[in-house]
Amino acid sequence: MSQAFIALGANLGDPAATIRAAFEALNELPESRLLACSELYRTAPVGMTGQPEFVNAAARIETTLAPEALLDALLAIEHRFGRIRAERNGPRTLDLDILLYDDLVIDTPRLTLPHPRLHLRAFVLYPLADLAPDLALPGRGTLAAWLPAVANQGICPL
Ligand code: A4P
Ligand code: MG
Repeated sequence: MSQAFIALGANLGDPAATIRAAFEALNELPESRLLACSELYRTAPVGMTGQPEFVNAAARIETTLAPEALLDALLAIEHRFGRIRAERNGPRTLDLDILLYDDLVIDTPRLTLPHPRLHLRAFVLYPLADLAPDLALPGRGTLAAWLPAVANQGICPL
């Protein structure tokens, strides 16, 4: 069994309801088990302003799916929730990213692990800290060490 952390984000439709339904969908992934869900957070958009605020969260799963198979399964869930890819960083009904997969470090055209921007974003680090406050980020020290640097990004519990 491997363990993975998944980031959930939404800012179209009813984002909080979507995130809660997405936790259910993660619980039904093949060859996997949902271990824990973070709190939900209301977050200011990063990267592209002038779009609705996001709801973000994270989940911890165990799985025997290989990383690429897990990515395919997550993309299928996004699709089921009506995700349309328009512009990068743009509004979305549901975004599911793999943050970490065990201690794996990979960089392929389809998949980069750990997620390349996870340590820079409050909307990822706060939910992750709910799940694993002592987490080590492969090649980047501890989660706790990155938290102070993102404390000024707009984020509050839902
Ligand atoms: N991909 C590579 N590595 C991964 C990974 N670890 N997990 C590839 C998931 N996917 C990965 O993703 C594009 C491609 O990335 C996938 O097809 C996969 O092969 P996408 O979801 O279509 O595109 P995106 O999310 O618009 O772009 P990107 O670069 O993933 O954006 P980010 O960095 O994820 O940021 N602000 C707030 N407050 N909350 C948010 O959730 N999200 C973003 C997106 C921007 N601002 C935000 C939020
Ligand atoms: Mg994504």
